[in-house]
Amino acid sequence: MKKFYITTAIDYVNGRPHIGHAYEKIIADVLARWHRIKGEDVFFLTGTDDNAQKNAEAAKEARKPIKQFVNDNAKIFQELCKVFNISNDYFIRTTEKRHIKFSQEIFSKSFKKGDIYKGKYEGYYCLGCEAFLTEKDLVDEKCPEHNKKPEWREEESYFFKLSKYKDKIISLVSSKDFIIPKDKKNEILARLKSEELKDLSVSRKNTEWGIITPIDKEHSIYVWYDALGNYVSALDYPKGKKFKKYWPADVHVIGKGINWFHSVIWPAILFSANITQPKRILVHGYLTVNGSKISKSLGNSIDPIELATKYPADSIRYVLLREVSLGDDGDFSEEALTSRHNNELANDLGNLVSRVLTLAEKNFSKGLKKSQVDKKLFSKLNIKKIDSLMENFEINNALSEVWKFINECNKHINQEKPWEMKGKELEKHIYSLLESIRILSILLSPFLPETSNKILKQLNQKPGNLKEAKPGLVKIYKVKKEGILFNKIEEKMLKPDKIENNLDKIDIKEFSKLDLRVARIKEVGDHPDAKKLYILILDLGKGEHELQVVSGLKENYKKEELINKRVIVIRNLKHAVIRGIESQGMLLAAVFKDKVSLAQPDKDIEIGAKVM
Ligand code: ME8
Repeated sequence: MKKFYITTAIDYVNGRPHIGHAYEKIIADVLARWHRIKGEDVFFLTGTDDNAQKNAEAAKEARKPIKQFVNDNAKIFQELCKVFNISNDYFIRTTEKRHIKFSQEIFSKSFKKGDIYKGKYEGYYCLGCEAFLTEKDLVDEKCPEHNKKPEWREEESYFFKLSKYKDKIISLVSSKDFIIPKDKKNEILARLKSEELKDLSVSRKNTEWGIITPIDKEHSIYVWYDALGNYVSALDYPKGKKFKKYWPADVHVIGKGINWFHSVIWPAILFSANITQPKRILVHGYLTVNGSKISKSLGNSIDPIELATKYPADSIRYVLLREVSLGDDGDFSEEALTSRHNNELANDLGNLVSRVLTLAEKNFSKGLKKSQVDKKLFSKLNIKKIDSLMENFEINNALSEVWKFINECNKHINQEKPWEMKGKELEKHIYSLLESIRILSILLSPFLPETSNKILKQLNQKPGNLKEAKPGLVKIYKVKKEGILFNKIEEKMLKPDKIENNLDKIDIKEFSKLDLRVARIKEVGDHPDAKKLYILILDLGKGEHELQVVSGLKENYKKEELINKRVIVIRNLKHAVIRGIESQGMLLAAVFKDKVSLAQPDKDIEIGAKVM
């Protein structure tokens, strides 16, 4: 039997999962389920990256013992899998004994071989990436992935001879389909060819968390060196049955930010340990939420577990898989989810199943025996094409091909009007339509597992495999309709702020009456009669009168913090007298509870510039 070993990245447990984590697991799950219905022997692995320093830092911030914090969060990632019906065969945690043993063994192996040596490291370390960065990696002195300044570190460290394997890595990466999609392959190749491949620091000194190196008790193994090994340790390398059966991995599913680790560092570790290379690195893009970047480190994320209390897990799976083309970045929004749920799931699929079951129940309450198959109906069903799209990881296109058939079935019902038929003709049409929704339940089972089961239950059929996705197999249908597959999502369920936004809108004409200007705070004085107020003198640029503004900033800003700050002022506000002092404008600021933060333009804009 053909085997298929698929993995996801293992997630840091420094916080709760975000929608990007759910997305990656859903992609891998769909592929695992697809290969299962093809009759392959699938092993699907996911898990958590427990030993990272950033987990330990987060535990400290949360004032919890590290072990407890990591255990608690790992449980939430396991719950994420349950909530989204992720069919992983195992959930690995890198704090498992066998994994620790494995990490130490391959570290030893590479050390004995001379691939690991002691040295000293100096460089910028980004805790978000858990990696040293070079100056070239930084944008405005910050890590572009985490938008934070990395810290400078100097420490004694063990190094892994990454440079030794450069040629082998280039040849592996150049081989066809090792990295998919192509642009992600080209990025890695370009970097390999243009940069010097420096040896990798693979130990950290005196850390309280992590796996101790087998050669020096003062050092723990660098988290990436340990984490990547999960793909092999979970199979009980070297003697385990699973290792013999499933390795090499058929697909490592990962996000674009960690491609280098999987396509360069992981192969080098494997070359050094004499372990066969994985067959494929499948790189997906990043999700944004309502257009903005998400990540735990940036503190901007959607909690997928919470989301699944509001919407069916299948609908979330569907929108993520259908909306985004694998490899590209994509956006998640509740609006897109609602629209696809209502139109494609409730209308196209839900109505089809409901109409067919109603017709079958009404006309054949005692059962419907196998009848002639309507060839015209199935002429638009192209399973070979769907399979080849899935083999090419074009999940969204495969789904749209399945939908072509759903739409064809709906069109067929409208055109043929089976409710006007009788006798053999009616039998033929209803039998064919029941077969079509049975086939759909097979084709959809990887994408919408709960929905597929609901359809099967009403059809009174067992789950099928891809070979059974052809018409004319069922001998007798005794169906029982049970409720509807998808309740429509009402606008009400959308976030209240979205609805409020619709209520009180102003038009652009009204807005443009405001004369907003960039101003420089020239002087700051105390208000003689009010403890919380400052009197500010604002410079509005050459040829403009200065403005005097009374402002309640005293509790939030010291005088010296305000002097020379560029701010935005409303210049054409009616003048007011506040506690005896004239105020000629107002400053724009963000306000949250007691916190006030002045809106500030970039430093290079001219004073007096209009704000539009
Ligand atoms: O990188 N959209 O863990 P992690 C889609 N522990 N995917 C995203 C994403 C987004 N906005 N943000 C992150 C790690 N990901 C390491 C992996 S593997 C041996 C060690 C993806 O919790 C990310 O690219 O930061 C990665 O594939 C996965 O989520 C886990 O990210």
